[in-house]
Amino acid sequence: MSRKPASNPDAATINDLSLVRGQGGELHQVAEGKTDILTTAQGGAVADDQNTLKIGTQGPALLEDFHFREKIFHFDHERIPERVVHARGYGAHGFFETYESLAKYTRADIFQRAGERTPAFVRFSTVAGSKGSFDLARDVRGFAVKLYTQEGNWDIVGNNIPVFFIQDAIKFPDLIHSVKPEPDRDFPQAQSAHDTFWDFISLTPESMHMIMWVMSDRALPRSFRFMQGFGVHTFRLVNAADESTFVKFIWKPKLGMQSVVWNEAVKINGADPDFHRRDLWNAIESGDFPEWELCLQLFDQDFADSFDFDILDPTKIIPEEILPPIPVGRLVLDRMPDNFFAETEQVAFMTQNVPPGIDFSNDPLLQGRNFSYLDTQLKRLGSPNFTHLPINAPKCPFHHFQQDGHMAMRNPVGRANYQPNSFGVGPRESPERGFRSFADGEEGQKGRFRSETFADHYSQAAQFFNSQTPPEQRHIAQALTFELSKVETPAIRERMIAHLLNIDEGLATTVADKLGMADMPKPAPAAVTPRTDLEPSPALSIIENGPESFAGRKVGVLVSNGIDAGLFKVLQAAVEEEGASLEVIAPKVGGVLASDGTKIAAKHMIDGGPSVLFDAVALLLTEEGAELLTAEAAARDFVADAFAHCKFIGFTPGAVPLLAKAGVDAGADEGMLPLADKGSVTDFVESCRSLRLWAREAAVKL
Ligand code: HDE
Repeated sequence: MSRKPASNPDAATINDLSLVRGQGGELHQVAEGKTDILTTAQGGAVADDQNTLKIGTQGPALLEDFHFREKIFHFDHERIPERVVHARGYGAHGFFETYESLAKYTRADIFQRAGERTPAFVRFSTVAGSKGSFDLARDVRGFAVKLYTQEGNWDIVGNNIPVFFIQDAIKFPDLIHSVKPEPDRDFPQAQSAHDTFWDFISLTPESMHMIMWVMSDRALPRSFRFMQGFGVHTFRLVNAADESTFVKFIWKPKLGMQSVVWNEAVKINGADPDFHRRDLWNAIESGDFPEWELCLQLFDQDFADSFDFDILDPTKIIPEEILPPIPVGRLVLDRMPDNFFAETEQVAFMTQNVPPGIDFSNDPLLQGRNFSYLDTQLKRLGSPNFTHLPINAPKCPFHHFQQDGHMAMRNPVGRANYQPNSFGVGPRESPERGFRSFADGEEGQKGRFRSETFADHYSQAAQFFNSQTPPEQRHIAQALTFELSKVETPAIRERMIAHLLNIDEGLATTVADKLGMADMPKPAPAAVTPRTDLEPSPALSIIENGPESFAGRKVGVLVSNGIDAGLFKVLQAAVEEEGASLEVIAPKVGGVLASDGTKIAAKHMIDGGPSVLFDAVALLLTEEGAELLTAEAAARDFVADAFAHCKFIGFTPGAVPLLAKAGVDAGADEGMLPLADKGSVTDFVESCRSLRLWAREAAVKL
């Protein structure tokens, strides 16, 4: 290798980076000053990382090249098996802060002292897609929280939907096989819209409540930051006197809930497959830390017995109006992992990780999960020592006699690696501080049972549907129509309509009609007659519970040369004042020159920043700029999509030609807001607090 600096025009840049050219023209970057020297994994310094060891300049490579072999060997083994479900996920660190002592209910250390902070790691995920799939699939989202408590790790491995598809863990492999790509053709990826999924669902009536949720806007969250999380199962809190209280865990986002519409989701997946992870990254990196409140629904056996469904059935909820959740603490995410693989990929959540004071119920899904999550770690992480990884290790003192195995990084010290021992070495049991299972009395026959109390499959599905606002009900009908339109086997579609007839006749007939189904099937035979007297639960609607704030949301501002610099600044200030952010889209990514000659930098060029990436849009255009943009399909789509997705649109008078070309009437509705001065900018930002103008939706046929 020649260390002679090359004599070519880019030599200056090259020298700045300590780059020198080799004989074949390749660049070598050499360590200088304080820079670390590149080494092999064994610590040997590397002289040349650009060329394998050869005989002669054009000769064969040598087996002796230990540096090359070590580097390629390691690369060849970089992948570990992705999670069999929830493969695509994104995590962040933070903390949980306890509001008040819950000693009355639980002896869990995390709930003893007001104001106590416990380190936390959270991983959000989709379920069906593989690791490289897009973020905005119609899917349940995982919401897994690891709390590193003073008495061991506590994992609440939950979802953003409070119920599940199945009632018994033995059906999980079947459910997942059905939703994953079909085995003969290996498609579709990250989609439930195909025959095998709906085949299984239509033969599994217990899934109907969950299906209503998955077809609703809950399955298309705008951001991880705007989702609720649920422990799903009933758990127990157990206090120092060994008394048990049933509990359901709910995480509520401080920024309120928000979802996107299906047409938008499809386009987001193309424009930015990393939409959700980018959103979380940007929020945390900019110091806008997302926050959730942990809320508990607490109840006793008598209360549980007051329902005709079973609180052990994970396809049921207890409506918040009947049992209001109590806020007991807050979760703040304030730090991204240093390394995605080391932390987010290797984190091992396990439902069986509970500290003393938290206990399981007999929910058959939870009981099965308690086996699966330990088992899966060995497959994925490859060693029983996965708890030695920093992300999985407890942050409290821990002592045991487990030893050896692949990659053992800590072994017990001293002569005795067992107990009892008389050498006085190692830890001992603590009946007082240790985990004591709640002493529930169990008796009965051995058998593969499904309790009769699990047999009502439709009543709460109907209650969920009846609790939605008209736009949300429309979205459910559209989702069912879309999904079933992708099902090629007519009998499966019919079976689904037969189930829908037990949930809501209007919904069933709308979907059947949109599918072009000639004859309505009979309602599916129900094991238990569905109840029609359940009160709607407004807490189940996203729209009913909007945040009435634009905080944490994002405006996309389309600009052209010559626009009013003052107006841009006023808009920017108003958006920031609201706690929201703003990104500029311009014909060229180099930005534009405003009327006063100042430069407005752009984040996206028009093709790279479609309006689906934003919660609201502003068109700051001169007439000339707008005329130029009318020729661009991407600019017309920017406007047409923002309108069709019911977003608030602010626009300068100059923007009208572009609106017209996109088929949008500047005076169409109150979501179209002219921008001229500070007052009108304030009106625009205040309107954005409603997030979407759903009243427009009926007029826009997507
Ligand atoms: Fe999971 N689930 N699951 N699941 N699950 C896994 O564990 C399983 C279920 C959930 O970000 C796996 O480490 C069974 C319900 C989340 O790493 C695996 C059953 C709920 C995550 C597994 C269920 C969940 C998982 C795959 C039926 C909501 C991702 C890799 C009884 C309450 C955690 C892994 C993360 C992951 C098994 C049903 C949530 C195979 C057997 C219900 C959030 O162990």
